[in-house]
Amino acid sequence: MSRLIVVSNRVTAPSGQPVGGQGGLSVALAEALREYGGLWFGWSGQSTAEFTGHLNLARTDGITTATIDLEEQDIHEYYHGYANRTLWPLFHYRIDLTEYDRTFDAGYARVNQRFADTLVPIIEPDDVIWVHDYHLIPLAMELRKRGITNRIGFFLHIPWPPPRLLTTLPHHQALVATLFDYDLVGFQTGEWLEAFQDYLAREVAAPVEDGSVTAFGKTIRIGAFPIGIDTAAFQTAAESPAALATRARIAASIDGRQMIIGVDRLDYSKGLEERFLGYERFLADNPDLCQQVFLLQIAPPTRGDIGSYQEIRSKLDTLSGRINGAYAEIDWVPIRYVNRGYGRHELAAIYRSARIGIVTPLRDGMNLVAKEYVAAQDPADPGVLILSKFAGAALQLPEALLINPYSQEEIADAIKVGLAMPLEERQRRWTRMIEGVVTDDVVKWRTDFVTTLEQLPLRADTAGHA
Ligand code: GDG
Repeated sequence: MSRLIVVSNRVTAPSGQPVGGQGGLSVALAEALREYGGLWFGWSGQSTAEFTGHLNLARTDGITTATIDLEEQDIHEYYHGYANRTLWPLFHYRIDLTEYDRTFDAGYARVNQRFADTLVPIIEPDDVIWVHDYHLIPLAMELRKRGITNRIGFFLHIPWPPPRLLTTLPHHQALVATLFDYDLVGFQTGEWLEAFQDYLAREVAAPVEDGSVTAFGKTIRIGAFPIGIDTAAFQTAAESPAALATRARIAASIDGRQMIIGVDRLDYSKGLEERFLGYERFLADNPDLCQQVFLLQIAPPTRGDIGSYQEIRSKLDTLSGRINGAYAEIDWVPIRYVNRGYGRHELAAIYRSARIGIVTPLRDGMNLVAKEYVAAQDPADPGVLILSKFAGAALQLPEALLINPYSQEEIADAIKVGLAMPLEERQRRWTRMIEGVVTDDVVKWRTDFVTTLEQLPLRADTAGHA
């Protein structure tokens, strides 16, 4: 078997540690590397006065990591700039929050070049290279320019936007063209894949045949590879001693009430404001039910250097304070709002203790929290998942209560339905959902992607880049 080189923006702590603020990617990739061997390459998260290309090599938790430090200007223009002020909001349909700035373009290109310069010397002829996410779209182009002919795959963890939105990005076609230096480009769901095909059909008249598409003089394979979770590990975590202790702690504090759980990075794409407003509507519509429930919202802050993230944080502070001020009683608060992360065992216990899992992103590539909530449930008494139609996960979990997160009424009604749902119906829906979560787990995701990539023919040359 070939060695696998995983490349992502950040190389983050493998399993067992809180990943609040880092997202689901780190856990999924750590598992893949343990199986295939090889190494994980990316930014260390540290800054340096002057970029040297020095590679920090380490072996932690069964994984070899190779990281580089970046200059402050790189971090500003590439990470806080093009990646998270331009591409992230645009790809989540938020052109109102999308910033276009020439210096961001330059920083994004420069960091991708720096990644390529540092990576090339450690690539061996048989290595398979798997690049992750929107931070590194042009990386294959930079590697090909440096003579790398290995198989290179790209997986996009976030949505691909519809053509009418993507064309608002200056130089959009040049960015899309760089994807044609990969051998395989994967998306989370058929919906995002279709949006990519729509773009190609409209802008470059490239039709798709048998999962391959030719444009800009190159042919690539494209496909949908829905990411899953490490389901077995998550189920075990929910039963672990640490989880039992957390469950006992929650049970003592619940006081016979039903808990609704939300767990999200504090990101405007996650629909937290809409969720709070929908919950407030539920409280207003159901005075008799109010004190029988509470919402626990765990939201570890991320990307706090960016204005739009400071704004959503302050909006949620205000909103949770207003709702609690208006509805709380001396012995009950409607929202427990927590801005910190928890360990995975604690998290599994928290999911399991909740009658309702609420996941309301306005747009989400997949959403792993929805799958984790399902995996953590007690088969004898499973809870109800309320899930946004606009998360990739909705295509895989149609038995959830699917809602439009822009509608406060739909959120409020779903909470009411979820609280009243008889055991038999909860079990029926959950049984269908857990089947999918078990079958389409993270092992299947990475195996499907890497196997597809490994089986593609090697590119004849890297013409045009010499
Ligand atoms: C991107 C895409 C796609 C959160 N708080 C804590 C904690 N988390 C963990 C969750 C989950 C992960 O973070 C979040 O993953 P999501 O999938 O929900 O969302 P993103 O971070 O936006 O991830 C997304 C994903 O990539 C994978 O492809 O699904 O669509 O946006 O695993 O559990 N974990 C712990 N404590 C916390 O407090 N331990």
